[in-house]
Amino acid sequence: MNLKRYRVKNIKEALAFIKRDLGPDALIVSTRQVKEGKGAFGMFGKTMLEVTAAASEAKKPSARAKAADTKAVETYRHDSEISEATMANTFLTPKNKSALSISDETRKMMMPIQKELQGIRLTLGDLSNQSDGLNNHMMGQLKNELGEMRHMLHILASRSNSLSEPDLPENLLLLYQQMKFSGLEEKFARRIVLEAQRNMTEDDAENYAYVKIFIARMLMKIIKITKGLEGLKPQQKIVALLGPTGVGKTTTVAKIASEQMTKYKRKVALISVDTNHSSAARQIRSFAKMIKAPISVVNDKSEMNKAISSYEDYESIIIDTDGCSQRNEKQLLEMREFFDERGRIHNYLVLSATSKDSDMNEVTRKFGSMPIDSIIFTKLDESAAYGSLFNHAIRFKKPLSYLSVGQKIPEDIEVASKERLVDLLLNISGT
Ligand SMILES: Nc1nc2c(ncn2[C@@H]2O[C@H](COP(=O)(O)OP(=O)(O)O)[C@@H](O)[C@H]2O)c(=O)[nH]1
Ligand SMILES: [Mg+2]
Repeated sequence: MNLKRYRVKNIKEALAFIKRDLGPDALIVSTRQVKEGKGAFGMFGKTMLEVTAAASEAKKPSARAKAADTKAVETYRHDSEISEATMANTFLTPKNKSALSISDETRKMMMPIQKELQGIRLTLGDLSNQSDGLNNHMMGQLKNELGEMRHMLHILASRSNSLSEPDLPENLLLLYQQMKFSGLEEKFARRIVLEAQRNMTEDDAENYAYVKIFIARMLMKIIKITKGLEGLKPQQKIVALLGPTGVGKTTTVAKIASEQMTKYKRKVALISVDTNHSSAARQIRSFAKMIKAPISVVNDKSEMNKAISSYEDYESIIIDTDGCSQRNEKQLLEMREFFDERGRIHNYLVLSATSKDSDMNEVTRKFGSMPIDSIIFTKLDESAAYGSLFNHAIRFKKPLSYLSVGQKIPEDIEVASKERLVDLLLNISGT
């Protein structure tokens, strides 16, 4: 990743330099106001904006950038050397044009592909009237090509979208960039800043702190949380942790169980659902021994029900499950048999923050065949893509219950809070 820092008068100026040096896909990582110039502690100096931007690949470096190549982050000071033409170029979106529309350039690039697609469709139509083996084979091939082309068109259209910035006052544009940099999907980031703009005056939009708090409040309204086990109403709290293998279910069960015992002084029992007769139960067994909690390893639903009944006196029952691939329908059906009823057992879906958004979406869709009460995100310590958490929460409207932030048992867990989640996305405490 290539990082550059600029001291400029305003964000428009910074954007022009960033685009010139790092290309149009570069993103703003941070901004802060700095005092420059004379006076004790710089008190009477000029206030400048310091903007740090990043690009995954450096644009062909300018002579100036080459000279400064030895440092990872170089501060550039600019007062007026940038040309009007470059400034104008920074804002690709004309004021009266929808920011989401596809650019003419992309449209031109897409035309030959669309023609090819039409040709393939016609050939497919002809072929479907004949039915020998060779034609079936060709049909298959053409269908694949059709799929690939559709994919290419999709990529082109989304690239064109990502090149166009919404036409916004600079503070909102800055926060839009920051949310995108943190992995919030472009369409969500766009919706949020446009909505914010509609609900604030032009004067308010000039005040960066005001705009940031405004957006933070909006995000807090969007995201839903439960207070973990403490948010559950029944006296006896029964939760099951579901999800793919390796996301951190067993580790999280151990952390929650410890917290229930030590912090809330509750009697805790553990259950391990082990349909694969795997050795996975060994891990949770040894943990149960350590904390002196009873554990039952069960293979079917009636065994699980018996175990739950036997733990009548326990205030918290935490159920660990063996990994279940979202692509294995048989395993999913088996899990469903255990956890398809709503109410008695609260199902927590465990997702790793290090997974790709598309994989997380697939997991949540597939596990959605069971009633999912809330989501636990693990491995936040290994990811900076906090936007994924929001993307997911917005898309599936599921509350978050816990955040796991490391491997250590019991300390590396937090009950999800709105403030913490928004801080992760906007880095409020760091500014
Ligand atoms: N870095 C990090 N590692 C974690 C976290 N939670 C779990 N792990 C690790 O992920 C691996 C798989 O965890 P495990 O609980 O066995 O996953 P399961 O298959 O879903 O039960 C282990 O090495 C854990 O130590 C976390 O929040 N951060
Ligand atoms: Mg496990």
